[in-house]
Amino acid sequence: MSIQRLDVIVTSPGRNFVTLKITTSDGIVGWGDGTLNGRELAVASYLRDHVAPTLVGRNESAIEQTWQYLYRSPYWRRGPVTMAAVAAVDMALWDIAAKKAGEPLYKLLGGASRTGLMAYVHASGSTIERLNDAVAGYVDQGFQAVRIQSGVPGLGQIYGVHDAAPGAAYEYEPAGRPATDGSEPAALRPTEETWDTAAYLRHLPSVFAAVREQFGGELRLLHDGHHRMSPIEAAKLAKAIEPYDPFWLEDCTPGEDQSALRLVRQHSVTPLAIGEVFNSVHDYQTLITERLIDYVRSSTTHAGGITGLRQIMTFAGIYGIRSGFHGPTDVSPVGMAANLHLGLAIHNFGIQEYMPHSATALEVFRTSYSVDGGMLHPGETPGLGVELDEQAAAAHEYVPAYLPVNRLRDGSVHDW
Ligand code: KDG
Ligand code: MG
Repeated sequence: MSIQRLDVIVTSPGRNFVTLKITTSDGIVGWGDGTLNGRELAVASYLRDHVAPTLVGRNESAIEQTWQYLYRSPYWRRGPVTMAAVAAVDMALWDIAAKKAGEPLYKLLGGASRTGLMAYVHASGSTIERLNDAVAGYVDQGFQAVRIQSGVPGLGQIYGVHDAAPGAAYEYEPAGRPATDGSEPAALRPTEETWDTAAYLRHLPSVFAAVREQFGGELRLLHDGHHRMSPIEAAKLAKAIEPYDPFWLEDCTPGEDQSALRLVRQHSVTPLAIGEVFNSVHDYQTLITERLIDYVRSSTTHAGGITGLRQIMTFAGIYGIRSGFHGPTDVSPVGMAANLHLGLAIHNFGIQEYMPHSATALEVFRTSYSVDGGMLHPGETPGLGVELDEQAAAAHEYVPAYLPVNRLRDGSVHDW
């Protein structure tokens, strides 16, 4: 038996997704996620033009060998486009292997190490009051861990902050469909937001204080700095929120500067999480060996699939570092399922981000994972447990959408 066909499906049920379908000569179908927010068509072309032609006729069960072949043979290693494409192939092959075995994928990865995966959800509000209302909604649903993001006085819309209607799901999609700039032919521009780190640093400790005051000490509170601080600013924030016992501070500095976290560590015991923009184990080398982080933020989709992320977690496990896999809506339900199977199997699971997909997206992707009392489970369906409905997918054409650009008040472009 061998790989017979590879099809790349780009669909946009409310947001864009890149899905790879691999069909074997005996008719088994495997699905993989290659979604790269704002750069979807680059991955689609990489898969269609450069990967698919080289895989037809190969043994579909040689998963590790195929991973190494795709990683090493092009000469150009790593990078988000390459590793999202590798991820899509890797997930589809694991899906096929588990379907052939008639088992949910986690059983091929060593079996369950736990009964379920603690999830954290996104609460946000333009004001502290609205944020607290959002947190209360999640606590009522049984969630034990909540990411808190709030507006900053003096700033307008900022990334990751959205006022949901009371009781409504957090349906915030950070990649906006860009406006045209009025030129002819029209050029598409990402939206722009204004940022001020000093204002943010002054405000955030009061946000933690208010949420702790309302919900007590047990609820796990997380916060995402979205790469916006310099090392000394990040150290200042990590130290300032320490009294409120944060579960983690995420992306406090730009991830590619690994040694920046040495300075943060010198000043604070706030746990640190980083890695959603990383795509290989090498991006973590200093962070892991020097124990500069507590949680690995990669997802299967952006870190070379189950095989790539498993490598990272094995390395991290030696240093007692746990998982906090990236699970935003731009990881498709296929990638989410891959995260869940891996998280259930590994010893050093920590927490799983959970940002539910919209009802429209879930009409295209039929899932069998579940969330109950704040705990996620991948389900017992053979394979990954997610199937794409190709007819439903075809009804949603690709629409360009980009993450916003962040600028300081003087107009200079800032990390966001
Ligand atoms: O594509 C970018 C988003 O996935 C990212 O900004 C979401 O920071 C994020 C998070 O922690 O989920
Ligand atoms: Mg993040």
